[in-house]
Amino acid sequence: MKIYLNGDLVDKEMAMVSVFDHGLLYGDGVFEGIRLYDGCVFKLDEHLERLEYSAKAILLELPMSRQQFADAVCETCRENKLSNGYVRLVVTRGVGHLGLTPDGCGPPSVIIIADEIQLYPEELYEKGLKIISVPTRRINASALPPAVKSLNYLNNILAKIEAKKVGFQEALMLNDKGEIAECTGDNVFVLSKGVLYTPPLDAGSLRGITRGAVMDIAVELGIPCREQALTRYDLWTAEECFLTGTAAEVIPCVEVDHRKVGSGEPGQTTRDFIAKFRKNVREDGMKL
Ligand code: PXG
Repeated sequence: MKIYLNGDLVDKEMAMVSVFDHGLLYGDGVFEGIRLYDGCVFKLDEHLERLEYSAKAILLELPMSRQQFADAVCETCRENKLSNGYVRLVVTRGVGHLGLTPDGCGPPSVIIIADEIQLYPEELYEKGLKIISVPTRRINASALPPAVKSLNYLNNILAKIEAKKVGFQEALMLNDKGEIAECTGDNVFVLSKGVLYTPPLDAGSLRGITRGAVMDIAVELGIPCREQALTRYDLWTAEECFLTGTAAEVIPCVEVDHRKVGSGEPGQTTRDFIAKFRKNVREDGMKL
């Protein structure tokens, strides 16, 4: 496997960064997770735009243009003869000294890994996922905007550990006000009385690319979709619920905090979204 590292494609075994890289020392950097379907990179431009916003928010000057990033992503996929998979694009603050200040750091390290992806088993798309809300709250926007896809994922990792410790695969994260923010690596949607709802970005959710794709599908399917603050009660009493993310795609959620969602089986609307999403990803990606 070849890894893109600072302009070169190097063997996996040789793809190494310094122990003084601030991405490692402090989680100081940004990243994107991108999917490749049948030789097409899904929503590449949207991912690169989000990368630019994340970098801008942490005052990290990206060393490459959007076109250069796009070319590098495609080149890495082609070099690895990948037509379906997952691309991890990472930009760190670069090599510096011990100490928090980014002064003297750089240039930023650019890493692109294109690999196969470990998906949730298909069975979960048929039967649905059970999730549980956890004590760890989504980080407050005044501490670190949750919209920044930074390398610092401890907040989400702690939530994931809490869910796993009590036997669940995914955690529902709330914000400081007790509203639904998102899951650890996925956005949340519910269907109630024919209307689709998802938490607004200021509730602590990432502007998920899959979230955006699902909102577009809602328009196509003629289902009204609203961004609205949601509580756990809204999930407990919803007719349907599903999660969205680059890795998980659209996955039904059939139980929240031990309460069955609707009948406890994936609903028809959720199935419609899954089918449409799976169709779209193979039709509107950027050809390698
Ligand atoms: N919320 C958070 C906090 C995320 O990190 C999403 C929502 C979904 O966004 P997209 O753009 O993918 O639709 C993400 C993105 C994993 C993993 O291993 C997932 C993400 C990031 C890192 C790892 O599942 N998801």
